[in-house]
Amino acid sequence: MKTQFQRAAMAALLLGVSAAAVHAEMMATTQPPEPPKFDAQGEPIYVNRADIYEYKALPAYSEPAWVTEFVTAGKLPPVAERLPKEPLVFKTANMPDGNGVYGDVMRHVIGGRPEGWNFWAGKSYGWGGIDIGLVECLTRTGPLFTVNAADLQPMPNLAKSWEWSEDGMSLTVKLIEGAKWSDGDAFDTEDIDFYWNDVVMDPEVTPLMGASQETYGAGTTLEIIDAYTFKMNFTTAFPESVLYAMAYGNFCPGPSHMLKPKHPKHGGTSYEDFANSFPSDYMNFPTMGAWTVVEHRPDDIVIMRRNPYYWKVDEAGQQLPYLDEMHFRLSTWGDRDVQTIAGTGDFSNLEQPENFVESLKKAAEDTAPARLAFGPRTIGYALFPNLSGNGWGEPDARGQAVRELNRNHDFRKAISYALDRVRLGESLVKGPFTTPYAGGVMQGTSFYDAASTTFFPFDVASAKEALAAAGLEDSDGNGFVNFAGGEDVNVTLLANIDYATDKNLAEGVIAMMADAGLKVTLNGLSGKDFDNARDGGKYDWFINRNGVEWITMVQNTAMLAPVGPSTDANHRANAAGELDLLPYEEEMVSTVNAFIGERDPAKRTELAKTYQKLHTENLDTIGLVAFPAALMVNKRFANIPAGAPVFMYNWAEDNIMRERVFVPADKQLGAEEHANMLPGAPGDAGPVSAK
Ligand code: BQZ
Repeated sequence: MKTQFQRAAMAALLLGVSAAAVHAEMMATTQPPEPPKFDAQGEPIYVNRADIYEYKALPAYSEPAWVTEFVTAGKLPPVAERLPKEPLVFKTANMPDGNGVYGDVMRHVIGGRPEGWNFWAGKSYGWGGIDIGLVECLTRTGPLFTVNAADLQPMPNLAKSWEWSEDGMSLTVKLIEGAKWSDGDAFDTEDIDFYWNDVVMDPEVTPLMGASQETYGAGTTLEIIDAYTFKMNFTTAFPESVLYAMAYGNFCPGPSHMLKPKHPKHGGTSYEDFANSFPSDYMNFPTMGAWTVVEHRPDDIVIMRRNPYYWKVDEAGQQLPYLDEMHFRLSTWGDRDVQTIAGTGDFSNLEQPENFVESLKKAAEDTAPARLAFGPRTIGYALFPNLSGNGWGEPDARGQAVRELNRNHDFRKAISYALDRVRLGESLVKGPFTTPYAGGVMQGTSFYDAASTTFFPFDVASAKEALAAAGLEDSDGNGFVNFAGGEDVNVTLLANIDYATDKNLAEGVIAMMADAGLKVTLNGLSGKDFDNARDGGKYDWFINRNGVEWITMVQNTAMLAPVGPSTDANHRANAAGELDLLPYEEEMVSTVNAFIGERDPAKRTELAKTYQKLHTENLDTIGLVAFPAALMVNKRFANIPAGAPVFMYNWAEDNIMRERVFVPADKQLGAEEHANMLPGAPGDAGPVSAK
């Protein structure tokens, strides 16, 4: 027996066809307006990747004097034995302030909270640069903002080099040799093997950023060659974007010596226990990152101490990092801006326009503790309609009926026509910052093409026409459209209320939909609850910042379309693994797969245009606004690269290369909480001293 909603949904679909024959013309589509000119402050100094760092043995190495006391006490091997045969060497000429000195702390303030340390089973560290400082990946993209276009491809990192086979069907990867985890255990292909077979390829395990086989190309396999060499085999030739999929968020191996025994396939009790095996009160969890967590005071602070086995040095042979300690004050994202401007915090991505004007005023004062520099307009917000019609997220009858509407092109047009994006932007901040965003590839980025971008501009009459074309009428005269013969359509809008911007945009969208006659109610969730609801399909619509794929297209490329069961943000497979793609989605999938496998730049550009046309004409997502963000860093820090963007190939926490940032001796705060201490053994209560 069909429920009232199902009957209504079916009627809506049937009516949608006939109603289209009777309504007036909707406003013609245009291209998004030219963004108001906004010059990023500070231009990067463009170099080649090899100018930033290389791998080589140096005649001698050194460490902070207080670390040598651990060696003297027999608690650590000599520094030369803790380093790889050929460490990663940062080049002095590329350091704005040259080789640094040891000591001091960088005091981050963040809005997230660490859930646990099993990043590979989806546990969030709380974002805000915690994970970026602990988890390192095969390749690195953050510093690419400063790399010449002619040399633009991912930088080596834990993967020291790679070589394509003649036919491009396989890639042989060489790991750095002799690097060690922060507890001294060897980093080698045992870690690669576990990550690939027991994380990426295990359908019961979802790493935090969702890496799956499709991330590396459907059908891709991986074989171990020796302790430091492995090979990936592909189904298409030269899928060069896989090198980007080996960077942060995707191919970032975990310590298999810790994780494997907890995995159900290797003696662990269950997948749930595996995910929860290293809770956030577990200290000294081994890292490849420059620091290791030694203390976590819930809702207060996470403290890290330098990793004594870190595998990077400067050209003088000084083992990195220079900064001995990292703080992550567990507060709110808005407080991050406030504390950095006030000088009680050291770093912020000023990404909430509500704080722009006050921050600019404060930063302009001579005594301002932090430097503030706006980068390009790379923050984009969009509205994502849940496009699954076959049960992803287990919707109730109401939710299913809304999903059926989401799958109706006229309904998605109505959403866009109802949006006054100029007013939305001005509700966040007045001035040349915000600009209407059509969705898809962002304006001002290398693959953006205006002629391929279809924009359904603000026009309430057209929004009402489009709702009628979707078979929706206000049959009870209460100002909101109804399902045919049924109740008001009521859409829930999921938003991350950890950010004032997300909440303000959601409230603006709800008000504008009401003006067009569509009832929408806010479902505001915090941090990880938002992420889980979004990634679990538990929503009708959500709004969120865009990912890096909308800026570069060469990163997270698989997330541009539902090329796999869980690659697309707003259309994933149901519990049976089935994807009910709409015809335009099928075309987007083949376009994205062709883009992934295409080496010819001209052909890639054409594929990007095809993608942008499909995405924006069909309103796969409905863009809201785009705006720039500003990097704010306390002035005592040296080696901050010029023009470092808040978000481009990665977040600024990666872009500024914190492992080579330092504080000159005469400017150090003396604010370390565990001075002269190192991480203890995995599971120890906290840091340890040499004595
Ligand atoms: C930057 C970033 C570093 C995640 C997170 C957070 C999560 C999302 C996103 C940003 C925070 C900061 O962003 O807002 O400025 O420091 O951490 O990782 O929004 O909720 O899931 O994608 O990166």
